[in-house]
Amino acid sequence: MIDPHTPDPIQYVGEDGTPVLALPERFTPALLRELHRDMLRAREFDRKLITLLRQGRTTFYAQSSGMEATQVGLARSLRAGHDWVWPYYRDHTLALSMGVPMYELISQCLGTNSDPCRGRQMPHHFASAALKFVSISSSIASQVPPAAGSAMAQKYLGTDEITVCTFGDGATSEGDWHAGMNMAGANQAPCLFVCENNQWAISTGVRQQTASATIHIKAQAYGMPGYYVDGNDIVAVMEVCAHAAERVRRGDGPALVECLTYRVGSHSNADADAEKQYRTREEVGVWLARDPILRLEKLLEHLGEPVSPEERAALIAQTHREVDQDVLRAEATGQPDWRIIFEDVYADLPSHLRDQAAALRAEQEGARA
Ligand SMILES: Cc1ncc(C[n+]2csc(CCOP(=O)(O)OP(=O)(O)O)c2C)c(N)n1
Ligand SMILES: [Mg+2]
Repeated sequence: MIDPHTPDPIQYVGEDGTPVLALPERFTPALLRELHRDMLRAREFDRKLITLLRQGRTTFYAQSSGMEATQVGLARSLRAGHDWVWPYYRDHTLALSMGVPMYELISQCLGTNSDPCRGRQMPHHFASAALKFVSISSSIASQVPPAAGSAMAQKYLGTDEITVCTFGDGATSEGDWHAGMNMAGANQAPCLFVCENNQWAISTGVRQQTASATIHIKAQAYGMPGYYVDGNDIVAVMEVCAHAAERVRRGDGPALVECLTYRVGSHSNADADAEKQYRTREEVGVWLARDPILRLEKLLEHLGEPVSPEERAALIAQTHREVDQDVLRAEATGQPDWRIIFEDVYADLPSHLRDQAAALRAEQEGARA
């Protein structure tokens, strides 16, 4: 039985890798190893993308290092390609674990012709039509009201799909968040809301921006249960998210899950974290010691199924090779032609856009002359 509003985050695996609750049967060593592979792959993806950023090959990136258990665990709790996902900008690990090809994510970050959006979105703001992973919006919490609307549509149409909507702790202070939560609650819409509480909204700590003792407590105001889970314990995340998703799917209305985790890296490349302006190295150190990948490795060790240093190194090398190959392949497709910004929206271009296209063409021809 998984209860909402527990005083402490629900945990299955303690920080030392020892189970504190009996491990559900489905967590076989084979599954735990798969989860480990997904988490390590995501961690290394972060490292490689930061290098690409420093090389000037992309211009924006928001890492998810430290939050892998939350995102991989959530990905494993929804039906990829069936349920609709309204994500936020830090969710590339969620996307990768759901099966969005790394090549697509890299192409989007580089804005090449192989990018499904063809460079028309900000880097690191990907989407996947095939996986019903909706295009990311930078505006904090702006995905929440449309996610509630998407869930309402699912209810009216009587489909067995649900909607999953993710956001950070900071997003729960935005008006849009409350509007969306209210609408989902009032309409008993099948929406699973998941807060990736990494305890910071850029340089604003969670205590500075809300007087609520926790995030999950906010669910009560909207008539839905709020579950509180250790977001660095992948077993707990999967158990709680699967339970909450099942409840939503059954028609019991929306639910909120708060995953307590931590962003160990900087907010994005536009962040002063490196200059230690808003949080201490000691605080980061405490959470580095609570690393979700390390915890899973300790669990596997406890189960007598350790990941050997060679296996770990091979997984890392394989991800680096995969990123390198995808970058070269994406860059070889070239940059989209400027004309494409006028395509794919209107069957007949309105006159003001025809004027803009003509002006841009003249400018391009002038630049070439
Ligand atoms: C409406 C709006 N206000 C401000 C910003 C600037 N901004 C970008 S990210 C961010 C912090 C969001 O924090 P949180 O929701 O906790 O997500 P996290 O980045 O920590 O994962 C802010 C304030 C924005 N993008 N949109
Ligand atoms: Mg945050």
